[in-house]
Amino acid sequence: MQRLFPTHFIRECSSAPSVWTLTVLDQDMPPVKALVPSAWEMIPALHNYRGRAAYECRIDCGGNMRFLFGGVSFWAKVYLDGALLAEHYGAYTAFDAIAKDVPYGRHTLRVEVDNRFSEESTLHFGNDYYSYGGITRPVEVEYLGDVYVKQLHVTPVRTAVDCWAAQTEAVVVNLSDVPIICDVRLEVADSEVCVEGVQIAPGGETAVLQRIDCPGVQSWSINSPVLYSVSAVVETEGEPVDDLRDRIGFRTVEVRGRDILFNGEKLIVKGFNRHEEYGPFGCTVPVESMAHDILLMKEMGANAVRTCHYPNDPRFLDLCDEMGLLVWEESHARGIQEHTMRLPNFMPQTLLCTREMVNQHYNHPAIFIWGCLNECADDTDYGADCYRQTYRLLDELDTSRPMTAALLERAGGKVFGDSDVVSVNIYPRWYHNTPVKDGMDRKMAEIAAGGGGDKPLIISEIGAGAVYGCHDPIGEAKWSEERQCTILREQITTVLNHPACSGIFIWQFADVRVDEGWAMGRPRTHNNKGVVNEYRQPKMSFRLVKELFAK
Ligand code: ADA
Repeated sequence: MQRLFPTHFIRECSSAPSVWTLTVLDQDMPPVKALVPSAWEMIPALHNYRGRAAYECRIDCGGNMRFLFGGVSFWAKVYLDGALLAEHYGAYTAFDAIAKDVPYGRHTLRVEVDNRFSEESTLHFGNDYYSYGGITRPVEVEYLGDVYVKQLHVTPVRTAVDCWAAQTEAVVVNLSDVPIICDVRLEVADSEVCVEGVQIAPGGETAVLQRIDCPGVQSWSINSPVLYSVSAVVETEGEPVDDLRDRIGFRTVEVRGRDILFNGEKLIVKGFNRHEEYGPFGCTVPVESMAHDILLMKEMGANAVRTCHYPNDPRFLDLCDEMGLLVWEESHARGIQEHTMRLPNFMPQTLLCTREMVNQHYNHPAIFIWGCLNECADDTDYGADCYRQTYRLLDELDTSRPMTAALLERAGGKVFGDSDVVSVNIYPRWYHNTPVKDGMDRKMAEIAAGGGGDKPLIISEIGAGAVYGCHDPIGEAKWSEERQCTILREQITTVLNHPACSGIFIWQFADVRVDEGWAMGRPRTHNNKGVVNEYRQPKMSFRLVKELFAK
């Protein structure tokens, strides 16, 4: 299942088989059985494999088929019985492959996956985290009729104190060769509206928009994360033929002056950066571990998580919705220099990932802000233009949430004035021995000079490294748990006491594997700035953060 609740009562669907045959194409080895979803790096012979591979499974099916891939890392080509159905780039968003009028019987589904780095891949390259290979998120097999609901977006609207409505938009697709007229029944939190006589051209799609009053609903908050069901059901000749279901929460997020207001109240973020990764399983994190991560972050008093540096598995977002943890979700990018931003694929790949992220995760109440382009070339005219294009797209796709980007600690930023919230990553006392207060003041002067002085400010990364189990209580050498605590204490205290600051995301929740190219500055080929290691064993800093976040 791609979600933690049923998304269809009417549409027939099932999970794809759990075990597929994996044939590695750029290394000499016989085909093996591989779990889907999983990263191929968990197969010992493929722990460092960067190349192409083909996954195959047999599926009994027929009619109009839709294969929904939660995530394939990171180039994918999907074939049914040898015919190409779809191609996709980017590990962290879902895509589908549709085959019409498939004869009933046994068919071969083949997915060719490629995780090689090249100039065509501008977002995945050797980085300070690992780009895995394989079908890494769940695959669903759906049986469609002629019409289906492709997308359902529901925006909560506060109409008065404690009064809510919902703006709904359902996109309905006609797969047939003839025009179709159907009814679309929209339901939000037990209030229902039926839009009759919706016309859809052959092979086309129609968006159905409707505002629905939602009397008596409670608002969603961190301490009371109340969720409501929403659905769009398509009916032809009075019979329901397809549906799409989701959940929402009623809450508002606004930027007013230098504050972020959540449900009208000033928000101070106490959060963690979290890569979606768990020890030997790489980027395919078991759902139990997702829930455990949330429990650990909440145990330390966190109210938010940042999905650095890409969109996350929607099941993690479902858990944040359920358990009351705010999410900064960001589209894929980390540390991209201007020469890469100038490659022909950069903007299309960035905008595609951003569009897919917002469209696919729009309804999650826990997401309070969208992010993009972590630490790219915001100090050059060309780079600044890329930021502005991405901000424009975010604005166009969602007016109900603010947007931001975590910018590098350096002078000369050109886009401080262009986002709703200004965010900066700073590492005083770790990469340079500046007192944290001085580092922050210097940064704030630069932000003000760059036109962002009147906006809310988030310290989107700050932290220090420690190798789990490395102790030096006397000398506090770098990489010892003691030194990490000393630095984090000054960093967290200074940021949270700074009157102009709307909060902090500690870098980072858990240690993560990095690309070999980073190994010399990263003991164990891991980024060791976690407060827990990659197996979630707590370092000394776990208790420290809990103490400081409680204040
Ligand atoms: C950056 C970056 C992170 C990580 C961090 C670090 O700010 O955004 O991905 O690389 O620095 O550990 O240095």
